[in-house]
Amino acid sequence: MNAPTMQGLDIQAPSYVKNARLIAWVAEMAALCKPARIHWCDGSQQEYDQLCEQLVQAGTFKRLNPAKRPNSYLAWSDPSDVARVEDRTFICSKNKDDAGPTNNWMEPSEMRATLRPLFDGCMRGRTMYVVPFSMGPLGSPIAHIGVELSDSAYVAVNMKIMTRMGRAVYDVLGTEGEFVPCMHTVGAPLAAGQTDQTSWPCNPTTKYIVHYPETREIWSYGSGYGGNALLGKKCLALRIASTMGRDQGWLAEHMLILGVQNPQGQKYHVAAAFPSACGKTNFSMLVPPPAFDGWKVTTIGDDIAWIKPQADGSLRAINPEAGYFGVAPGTNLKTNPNCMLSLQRDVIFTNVALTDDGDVWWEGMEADTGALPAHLIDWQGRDWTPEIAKETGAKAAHPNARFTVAATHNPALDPAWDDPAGVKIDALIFGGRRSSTVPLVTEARDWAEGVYMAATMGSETTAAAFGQQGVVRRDPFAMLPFMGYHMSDYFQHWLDLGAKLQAQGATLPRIFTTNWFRKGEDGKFVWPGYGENMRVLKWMIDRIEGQAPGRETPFGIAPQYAEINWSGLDFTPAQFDSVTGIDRAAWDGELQSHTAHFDKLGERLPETLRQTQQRLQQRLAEHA
Ligand code: SAT
Ligand code: MN
Repeated sequence: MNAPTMQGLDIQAPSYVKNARLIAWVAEMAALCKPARIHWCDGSQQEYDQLCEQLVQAGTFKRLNPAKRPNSYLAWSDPSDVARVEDRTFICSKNKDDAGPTNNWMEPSEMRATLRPLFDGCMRGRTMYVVPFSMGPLGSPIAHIGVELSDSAYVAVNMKIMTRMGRAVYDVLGTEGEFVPCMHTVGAPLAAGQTDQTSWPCNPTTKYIVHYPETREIWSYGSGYGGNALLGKKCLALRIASTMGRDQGWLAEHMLILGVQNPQGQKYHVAAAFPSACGKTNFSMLVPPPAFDGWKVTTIGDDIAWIKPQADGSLRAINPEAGYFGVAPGTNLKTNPNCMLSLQRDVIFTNVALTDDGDVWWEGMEADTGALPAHLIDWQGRDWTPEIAKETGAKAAHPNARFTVAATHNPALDPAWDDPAGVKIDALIFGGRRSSTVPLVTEARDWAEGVYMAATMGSETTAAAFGQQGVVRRDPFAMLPFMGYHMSDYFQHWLDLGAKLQAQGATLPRIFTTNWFRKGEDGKFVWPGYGENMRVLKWMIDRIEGQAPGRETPFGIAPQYAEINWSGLDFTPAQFDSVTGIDRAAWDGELQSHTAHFDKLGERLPETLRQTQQRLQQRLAEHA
């Protein structure tokens, strides 16, 4: 029998692919995109090595010095394609109201009509990779399967690290299984006979990151970078999954998950939401200071949590990912030793600098070596020296430079990280990046107050997204760029879930707010952060165990100075006051800006949040 072909293109699926809907969809998309060939990824090491070699040949990857960084590669993106593009990200629900005021929206059929001509022939001269992946342990009842069709080999190899990718997914999918179709193209078709003349193909002018929440589809055009292109991550595991969670009664959150065990062997699990590039990876791999002998912190996940209520009223969480796509700059043996140990081999680096001996470098690594390197090639391929940097301010690595590495390389990996049943969550943390106003840590007095704190979270913007950096924007639940539906409905979903579990008699996780980033009058961070955050984490555990009474503040329960273990850290009561103090005038302004934020979220805003705000205003007025 002849293999099925379409205008000379072999569209025959491998014999182990038995899902008729998948086979038909691949054929339909091949007819639209018109690739030169189709590669069905099997997820094997051999395939990974071959694709990496091909990327080396194409100039997209540089193979790093195997003596320094075995089996590792460096990619430099197009300078215009270095971060998520939020203004090009769309939630195309049928009704505009269902996307809400925080999302870009276009009517689905209008968007389809916009994208069709862009995708028509978009893979000309290129290979279409069929990338099957599972978000969550393979076959787990809480996992979901996606299939990404992409013309980027960079995407295929990154997906191999970031997800459970490969042949076994087809077995789980079987003949009838459901999957989320994820279309991706770099948007740079080749003319006849042309081979790539660029090592990082992308479309410099046209980008679309599109989600159809009702039909659970993703279409991404024009970018090869991170969250724009690795569609299992923010697109599926947050935007699409948040709508699945709303419909099915669970939560898809921009949260790390960690385990923390005390010297007596008692273990707790914490999920924590921080905006992109605010230290989730660092916190999830935290090494307790020497004074915390016998304490252990282990990583379940560093970026995304799927949290599902159980029959017994508990909340259990899994990390849907299988790797880390973390920010490199700032990472060193002091800020995150477990991360540095994770990055010794089998890593894909993107937009860091290249050393003269074929290794990688980024800002922050000088803390480990005590000196800046004399010469580097920066992320744009230009010479870099400390003198040039001083003169021009040029960064060797892009501030949003990333590493991609398998979770299994993390020495602090939790033994249950891969458990299909997930881990039971005891505490939730919401943290922003605020140089003033918001205290180091407070605990919400009840679920609604916790939801309020999360809903009004603000953060100064970072390099993880395009746009001006360092301005405060409200980033509810650290989900602003990742919400698949109306933000107000999402707040209601959280309130409803808490109320439902409480009605069942369940003990809900404690909710804490943190801010590691308050600055003193000298403009420097007051709180040392990183491993020292263990001191705050222990206070949270003490709260759970009923061992720290804390003190009432207008915004929840805060630690008393004496309740924090200060052993091995010189941190005075005056410094403590400067990171925990509540400035009446600043908070008047803060609460006013909450009102503006709520007004923007419109009529669907839960009444409970307005009531909570009034209570907080009253408490603040009574506060001496
Ligand atoms: O580019 S990603 O969205 O994957 C990383 C991030 O912004 O958190
Ligand atoms: Mn993230």
